[in-house]
Amino acid sequence: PEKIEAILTWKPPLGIMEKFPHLKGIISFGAGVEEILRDPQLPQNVPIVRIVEPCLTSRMTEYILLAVLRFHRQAFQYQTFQKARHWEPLPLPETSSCTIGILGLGVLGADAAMKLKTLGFPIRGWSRTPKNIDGIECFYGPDQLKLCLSKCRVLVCLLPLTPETEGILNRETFSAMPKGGYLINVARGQHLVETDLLEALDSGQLSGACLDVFSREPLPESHPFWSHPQITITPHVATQTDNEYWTEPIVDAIRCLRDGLPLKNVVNCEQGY
Ligand code: NDP
Ligand code: OXD
Repeated sequence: PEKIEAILTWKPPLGIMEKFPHLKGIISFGAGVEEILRDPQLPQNVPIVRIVEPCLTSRMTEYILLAVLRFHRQAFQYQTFQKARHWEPLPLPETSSCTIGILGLGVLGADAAMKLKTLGFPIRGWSRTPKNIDGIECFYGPDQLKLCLSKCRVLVCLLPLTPETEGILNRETFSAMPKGGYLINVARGQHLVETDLLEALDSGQLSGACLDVFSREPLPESHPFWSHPQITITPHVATQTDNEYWTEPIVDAIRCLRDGLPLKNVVNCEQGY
């Protein structure tokens, strides 16, 4: 342990970091770092670097586009029609009438926002600090959340998991959206209050949800989400990087640590992301 200077990890066991007295840096395999930050014995002043990588970003945007377009182009209704051998053309909805709200305008949220915008969807984004992004209606802070939600037919969660964002996808949030909206959670399972989602689907406040992340992963076999007709489930695969892309930012971070150069994508431990 005395020889270790850099650690590459995603979900380290609690307390392990303090066993390395000469640690210079922690490199997270993932974009989300809540599993590293939860350790109360995490050494102070050891920087944490997280993965930011173009392939990770574009694959996330791909997933979100797929989920948005499936909702927008009535894929679920046509699936039901097909099962019933029922031929019924529905009116084609206008993209301009489907405002998409993105919670989190960071690396991933901003990319998804820009690409959805080019398809013609009106975009609203919400972040912690104020932003000015061309063509995107930007909102920030808890006081502007409901205003942001008030027109969102689709809500995408791309927030980091922090004490402020845990449970943010709840009854109040869903109620602030127009009735019949659609939820896409690609951030963390703990953002979602599961019983509130089931209630919102039952009442029609939400018409469906696409979930990639869950409080317990793998999602237990007995979980009601599996068989819910309005829920689409994927096993935490919204995005992933391949080794060929992934090694570059990792090697770069190790080099910078070794040579005492400024690190990129350092986590702000106080903010929690
Ligand atoms: P970033 O750190 O780049 O962006 C986070 C965004 O969230 C920022 O815009 C930030 O605001 C905003 N934010 C943070 N806290 C709050 C708050 N309290 N209120 C409002 N806005 C807030 O993160 P990434 O875009 O790289 O990643 C986002 C998350 O996506 C990760 O933390 C991870 O959990 C998840 N993820 C999921 C994957 C999957 O496969 N399902 C894969 C990769 C990531 P500001 O800009 O003002 O700082
Ligand atoms: C990540 C993830 O945070 O894959 O990178 O969830």
